Amino acid sequence: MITRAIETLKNSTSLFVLTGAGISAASGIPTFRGKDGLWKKHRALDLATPQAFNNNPALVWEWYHWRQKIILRSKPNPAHVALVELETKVKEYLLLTQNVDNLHQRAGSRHVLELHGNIFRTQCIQCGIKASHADIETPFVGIPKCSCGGMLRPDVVWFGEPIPPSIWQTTVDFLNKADTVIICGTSGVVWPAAALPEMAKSKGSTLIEINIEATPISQMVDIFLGGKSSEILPKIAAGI
Ligand code: BJW
Ligand code: ZN
Repeated sequence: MITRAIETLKNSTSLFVLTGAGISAASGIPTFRGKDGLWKKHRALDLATPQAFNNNPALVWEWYHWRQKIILRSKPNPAHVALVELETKVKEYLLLTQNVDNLHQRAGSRHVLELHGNIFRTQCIQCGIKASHADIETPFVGIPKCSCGGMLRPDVVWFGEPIPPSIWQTTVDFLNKADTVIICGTSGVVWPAAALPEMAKSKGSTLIEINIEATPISQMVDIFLGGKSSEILPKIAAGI
């Protein structure tokens, strides 16, 4: 199967990659679902919705601050690095990540779009201004405030919130021409990301999925590679 994936990628001129939390698992960042996933300990509705933030912004911030600290202490793993290499080997490339952890950018990927925002950016709920915060490794001191006095929120996309339209449009435009799609480390249950494999399939792309277990996407892919992305992606990158 891996040989087939390598052959497909050798002939690809337009590669779209969709990543999810599983690609960062080898960096020590917890995934959402599954046995040790974040949603085992916390209810998504209490932490990852605009209503949760309205009801208890301090709780939501504490959770994000805890995750920021884990991410800051982590580093890109061989899967992130392999994608950097893949990008140099195809003519056209777009990486869409559902992750908010910055690890693709830290690894050196160039064409990266963030579907669900970035955990190191904030947005003011009053004036809307966005800002990056790369150095949050301080004890949690409470809800951060904007210079306008408004509360800052993490600049991430919560359940019930729309995806930034320009990111979605660029994604759809690229998918229309992608000959190959890699779907890596996502459970494929969160929309609208979950719709992308089907969209690509209907346009005739070859779909390659990398995951430690089968997902709802697996039934429609052309090549399923079962295993850790930190082991499989480097083999692929070395082979093409
Ligand atoms: C490995 C591995 C290794 C492990 N190697 N693999 C009913 C039906 C359909 C849709 C809806 C519905 N009700 C509501 C909706 C819409 C909703 C949705 O999809 N809900 C479903 C859960 C039911 N979606 C939304 O609300 C989205 N917005 C939207 O639809 O806008 C349109 C709209 C808005 C308003 C009105 C009307 C329309 C927004 C979704 C935002 C998701 N946000 C989060 C939090 C982001 C910020 C943060 O990080 O805190 O995004 S939730 C969480 O899930 C996070 C992730 O990006 C996202 C996806 O998770 P992911 O990446 O797939 O991770 P896991 O943990 O699920 O899976 C990991 C995978 O890796 C597993 O498969 C493992 O096997 C694998 N793995 N180790 C390879 N080493
Ligand atoms: Zn403000």
